[in-house]
Amino acid sequence: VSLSIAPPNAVCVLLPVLNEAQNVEELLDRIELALRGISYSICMVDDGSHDGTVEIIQRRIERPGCRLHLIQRVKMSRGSVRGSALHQSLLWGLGDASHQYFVEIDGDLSHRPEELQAGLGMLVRGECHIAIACKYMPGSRVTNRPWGRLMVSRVCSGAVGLLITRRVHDYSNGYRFYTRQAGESVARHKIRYASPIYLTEVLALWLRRGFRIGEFPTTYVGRNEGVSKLRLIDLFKAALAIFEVSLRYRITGFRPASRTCLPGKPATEAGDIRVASVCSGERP
Ligand SMILES: Nc1nc2c(ncn2[C@@H]2O[C@H](COP(=O)(O)OP(=O)(O)O)[C@@H](O)[C@H]2O)c(=O)[nH]1
Ligand SMILES: [Mg+2]
Repeated sequence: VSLSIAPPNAVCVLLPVLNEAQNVEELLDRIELALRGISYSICMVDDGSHDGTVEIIQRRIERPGCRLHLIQRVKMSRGSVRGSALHQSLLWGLGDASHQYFVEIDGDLSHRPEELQAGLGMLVRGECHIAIACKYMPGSRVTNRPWGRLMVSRVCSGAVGLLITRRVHDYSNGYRFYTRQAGESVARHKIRYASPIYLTEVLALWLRRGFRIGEFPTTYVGRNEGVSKLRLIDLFKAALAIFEVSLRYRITGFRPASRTCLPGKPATEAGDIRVASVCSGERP
């Protein structure tokens, strides 16, 4: 069954990439196929890939009718700033009033574009404001993920569940869908984390703001993962950050007052990321 999301309403796909030359072409092909007949644009944020990812994207942007927008940034830190990339692309997407639905998806083919319609469908039918592709519910599958990584992810999700709420089962999944209203609430709040903890921080904010959160079963395909990829220091920082987010959720409750930031200013922890260039294909 095909969804109907017709102009002037459109979907905005937020896609952070770092060295995904192996995956990006196939990913974009599959997104195109999955969203055929739906009005959408894709905003990709790259933080200095050196494997040809950017060149592949730029070649695609030149194709007629291409709905890609690319923000190239320069980052100084070693750690992942995927959260800040998501935030930057969200702010870009909100700048276009036609974007009514937002999707966050990874660039490494771990998230199957064939599930885009399932997530969007939940929003369009008004079942929830946020739909999460959940790795931990009946019907979900996780393939090709080393047990070490599986454990880290499960323990993290379980711990956050205990600290925040067990209503959500998958706190670490970067495959999620939300309404414009939910996106705007993120833009109005001063987000702290540029790292992947951004995902948890934003979810805690949405829970606090009373947004309805739904989950649907997903098949997650692990890619080049392993505990070794996570540096010990990053794991430690993540644990501290999760604790901080939970405390804020429980005690200060993500108070809206005095925390409003200027729209257009993306989240950075150290202010060490800057936009180097921007290019865009045709808009839908
Ligand atoms: N723009 C940007 N994207 C990133 C960064 N780190 C990771 N990504 C992308 O974010 C997505 C998830 O990252 P990944 O390394 O697969 O994380 P994992 O699945 O949790 O191991 C992928 O599409 C990466 O290419 C970063 O610092 N900047
Ligand atoms: Mg991945």
